[in-house]
Amino acid sequence: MKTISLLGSTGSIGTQTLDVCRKHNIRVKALAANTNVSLLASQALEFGAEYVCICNDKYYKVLKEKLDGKGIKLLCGTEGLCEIAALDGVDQMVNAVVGMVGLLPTLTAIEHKTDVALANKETLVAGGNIVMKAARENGVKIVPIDSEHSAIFQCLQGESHNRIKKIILTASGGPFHGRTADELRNVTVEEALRHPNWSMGKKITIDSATLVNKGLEFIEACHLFDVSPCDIEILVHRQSVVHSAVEFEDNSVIAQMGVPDMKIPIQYALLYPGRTECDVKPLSLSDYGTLTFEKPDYETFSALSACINAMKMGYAYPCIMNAVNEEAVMAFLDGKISFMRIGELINSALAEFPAVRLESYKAVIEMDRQAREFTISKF
Ligand code: MN3
Repeated sequence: MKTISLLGSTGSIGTQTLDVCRKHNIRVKALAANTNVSLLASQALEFGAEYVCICNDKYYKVLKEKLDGKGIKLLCGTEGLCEIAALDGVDQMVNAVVGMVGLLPTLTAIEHKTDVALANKETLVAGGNIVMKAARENGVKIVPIDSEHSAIFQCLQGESHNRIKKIILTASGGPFHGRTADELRNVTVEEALRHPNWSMGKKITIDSATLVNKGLEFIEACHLFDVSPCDIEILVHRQSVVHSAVEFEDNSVIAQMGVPDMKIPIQYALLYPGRTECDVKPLSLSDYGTLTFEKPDYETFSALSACINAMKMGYAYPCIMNAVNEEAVMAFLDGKISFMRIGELINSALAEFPAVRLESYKAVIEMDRQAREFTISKF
């Protein structure tokens, strides 16, 4: 029986991960969440978790009241996440937390030679170089959960001796596909939160509207599959059926398809390399009839261009971009800045910060802090 630990258990990826565990009898040794203490406590009891961590220590008391006397070790904060990441007897840690807080637990799990199923974007966007180096040195497998990276990963099975010529990274285009920059100037938070194909948390939904989400995925793909930014083409594919594709030297293109449901990539990451039945609708291509593909509008969605530029510039620029975006998205959700300002802020940070190499976790965190400070000073 497989044993996992799960960070971010109450979010959209976390709850669907537990659905997969329920269906396929996967043992859950440890659970962690940020604030949803009621759901976390009930998950802990249902799955018989031995360790439970609440990230936000404000809720530790409530957690204690709910789980006291149940023989569960209770933890809190980033230290708690890292204690879970360092546990023995765990085959795979699922990292589905949102934000930079996910980086250190990933590194900790890798150092303890525990495989990682990765949904936390910041791990690779901000810490890609140090994380991939540590994974290579420790012989740790990182299996992606995000649908696009899972698709690419699936297309590459049995292809390790063949060079990737190009990765085709598909994008839904978000709720503002086809709009001009002028039309986007006054969009509201509510409009930006309406995503056509996927239901997700707020941060990632705004990132999908600005197409920054695709920019983050672009950076992650460079690290995960060891390709240069020039070898990835982004295509807007409104139906979200082709989850991404790989072109090889012979110009053969292999794509992975399925209905847009995160259950498939989550289950693939947990049961890899096995495939067995999954609680999703089968794909009926004739129901769709037509699948469309087009180049993104890089001028209107300047935040996407900024992400790609950050990766091409190298050094700490992807980390800076990520921090600025996170602060800008929060400010947009709070009504402090306009939608188009998100891309402008990222671009101005890329122009102002000097080129610095990030070779340690500490350096990543320090650069992240500086970029956030820079962003807040511009509001
Ligand atoms: Mn995705």
